[in-house]
Amino acid sequence: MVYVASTTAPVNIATLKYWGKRDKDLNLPTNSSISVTLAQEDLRTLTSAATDEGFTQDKLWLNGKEESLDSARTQQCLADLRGLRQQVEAQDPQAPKMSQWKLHIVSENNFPTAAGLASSAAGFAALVVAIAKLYQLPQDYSEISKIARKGSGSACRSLFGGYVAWEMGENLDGSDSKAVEVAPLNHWPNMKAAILVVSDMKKDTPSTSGMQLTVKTSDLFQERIKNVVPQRFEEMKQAIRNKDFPTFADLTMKDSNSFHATCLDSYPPIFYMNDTSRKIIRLVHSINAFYNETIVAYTYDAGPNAVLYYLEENESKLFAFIYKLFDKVSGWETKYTEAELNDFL
Ligand code: 2P0
Repeated sequence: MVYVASTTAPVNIATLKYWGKRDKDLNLPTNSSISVTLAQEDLRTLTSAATDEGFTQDKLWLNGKEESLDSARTQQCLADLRGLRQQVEAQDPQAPKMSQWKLHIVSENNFPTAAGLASSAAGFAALVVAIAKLYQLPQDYSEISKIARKGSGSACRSLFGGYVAWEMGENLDGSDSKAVEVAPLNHWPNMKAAILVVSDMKKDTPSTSGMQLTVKTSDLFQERIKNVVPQRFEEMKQAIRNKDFPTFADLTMKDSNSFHATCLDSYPPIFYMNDTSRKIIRLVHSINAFYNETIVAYTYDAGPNAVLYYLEENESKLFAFIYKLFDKVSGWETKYTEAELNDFL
């Protein structure tokens, strides 16, 4: 008999960035982080896991293509999940001995890989949750997030929808480094994200090696993790709970800038943003100045693409500028004059 379980996991975009590991093998971070999960209909990974006594090999198909499961990180996730399944089997002698059987995993993203979005977070989260469901593990999602974390640090945050914190923890074994929900998606339903794809090229420096270099060489990074992020972590959680957009937006933009500053301060320096990214940053500050109110925030991960956060009621105010700048969207009308928009560009 083939047993099957499926799940989806959303893409998450950090508003308080994870950058730096205190333990590379366990993916333990040097600071806590916060993310906003994008709505599942928009960007998500759908994964099914199947197991059967007769399967002869662990196998994975990603977007229709067979891929290897050999990486140490994936193997660690599978070993941890099988370990927890053994506990279930030890307690219930009737439970099928799935921990001994091979797995077949099928995974599919509903967004183009070329969009340059971190897909590993949603991918590992969906993989781990699908198998946890298949194995009927009793642990809650925070507990399971520790396994996803070993696959890819940011993956632990994709186990929850909405607003999520990854608490860095203190223990050397990672037992307290896990994701927790700050607020569900429907807590702040008018929050929206727009992704401006600046480039769909593969990024220059992979995150894992980039953060290792930053930890080793940047002085600014020490300041960031000791004196900047801990306070910002508390302030951002509070801003989310209070639905205080201007504070949330300011903290998000400052943290993106702080993260990219530590990249620049690495030696040799790492550049993730390009001229277009910087143009968008200037545009966002101009838009907020134009309205005399913070209505939009930018954030950039380890690449040049911008994610903008804004409230739904401000969508047309924001896109008046975006469409003007990129000048490619027909049928768009705005109440602002050409001269008014130009003044701020
Ligand atoms: C984040 N990023 O918080 C930060 C901001 C990129 C910039 O998490 O080595 O792919 O697998 O733990 O999770 C990218 O790092 O790195 C990342 P690993 P991961 O979203």
